[in-house]
Amino acid sequence: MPELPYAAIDLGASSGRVMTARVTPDTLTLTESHRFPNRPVRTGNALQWDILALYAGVLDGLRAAGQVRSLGIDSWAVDFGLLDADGRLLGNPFHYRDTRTEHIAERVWATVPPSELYAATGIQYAPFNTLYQLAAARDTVQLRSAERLLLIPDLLTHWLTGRLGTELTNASTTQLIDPGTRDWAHGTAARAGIDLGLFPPLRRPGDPAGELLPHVLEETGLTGPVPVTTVASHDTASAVVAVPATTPHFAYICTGTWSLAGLELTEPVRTEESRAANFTNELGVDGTVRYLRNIMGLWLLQECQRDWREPDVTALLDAAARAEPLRSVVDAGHSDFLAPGGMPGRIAAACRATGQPEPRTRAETTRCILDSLALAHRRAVMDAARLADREVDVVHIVGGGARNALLCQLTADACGLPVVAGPAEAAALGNVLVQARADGVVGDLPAMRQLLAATQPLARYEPRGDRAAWTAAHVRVTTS
Ligand code: LRH
Repeated sequence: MPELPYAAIDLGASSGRVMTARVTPDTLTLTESHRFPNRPVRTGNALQWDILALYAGVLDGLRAAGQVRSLGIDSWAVDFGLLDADGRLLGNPFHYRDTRTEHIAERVWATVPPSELYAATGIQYAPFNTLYQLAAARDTVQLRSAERLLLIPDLLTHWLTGRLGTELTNASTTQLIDPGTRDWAHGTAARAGIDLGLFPPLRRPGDPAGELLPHVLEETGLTGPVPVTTVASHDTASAVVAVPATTPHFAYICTGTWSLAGLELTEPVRTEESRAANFTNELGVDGTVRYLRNIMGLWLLQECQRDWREPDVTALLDAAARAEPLRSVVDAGHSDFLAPGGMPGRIAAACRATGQPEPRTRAETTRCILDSLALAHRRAVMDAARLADREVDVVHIVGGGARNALLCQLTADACGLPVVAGPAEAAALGNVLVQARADGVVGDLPAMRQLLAATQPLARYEPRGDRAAWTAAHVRVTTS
């Protein structure tokens, strides 16, 4: 039985974490070794990630974690760094909320219509998909000088190990992978003018990704060899691994900056109806498909807090719990809310535009956000079940939002289904479990989930109240 812990490097949109976990076939404990801020930087009109600060945070975290059996990296999807022929990074990676991809889709669609793109890749339209980011960069000096493209976790893995690869679950978010073959969509990429030669070869969760380089060992005080394991490097894919489901008919919602709500399938759903409903078929571990919809998530509240300079979320949630339910709701899936800035005003404007009263206080705005998220969760769960022809009898909420009791209860109420909330650190847990499995310590996906259900604190919320009120609220948002 391994004595050393596994380390998960888990990078989110507002912070990075290095967590260590001890795993045996029937125990699983997770400890935070280091947490560091992720501060995107705006220069001129470009919004970019401070990737070197993130890498420095990773090194600090590895030093704090101490000797580990192996490590794995996951982060948000779609973004990437470009390397020149000497292997040097060509500028800071752009943030997926940067606006340079606005109106780029039409250019791509002129050669590959959206229905064909969906049929080939199963990925919903989002302006930030890597495909559109590359289309936006088409005539830039940077892209012309690029020899390699590395998605964020692959870039950090490269700096730690010197090795190159493109991890599959994250690659599926580029909109350049065929979810049927689980390989590149060569024909579609060529038609869209994307050079797939930029991407290093695919690697899959569980594959070895190299060992820490000598200078990394020196900087972190670790003793080699320290293996790096390919995990489900898309944070949402890692979080779905850690859904502690023990029954077959579950839906999941990975909550945090985003809410990613949907089902785990074995085959993609690529119908026109599914495309119209904005469902995506991202790839998961072990041949699974993450059939889900992106909902703006707690980003709406985080942005209001930034605007109000109000860091204390507990007080806001307490006040929101006492505010009038369903007074006004907005479409929390709408791309109008994607960019940062002025969020309370944008929410008020959306209420006005749909003939509903504007929130008057911070408590009312917070309540409007949580009611709207619960409503969007309900819509996604119901639509996914219908489009994939599946039953749902329980909703699992994992990720940071699992700590938000009001959001969990409202989601149970809106869906009319029990909600099981937790674990909050799902991405890190999914990350270490894939490493432990590669090491032969835990079994397949159902075995991992059994282990989570048996070891992680979970909360259960039963649906309450009147579903008709939620249906009426749903109509207010969708018929405006
Ligand atoms: C969540 C997430 C999500 C993507 C978005 C860009 O962190 O990875 O799954 O759609 O970031």
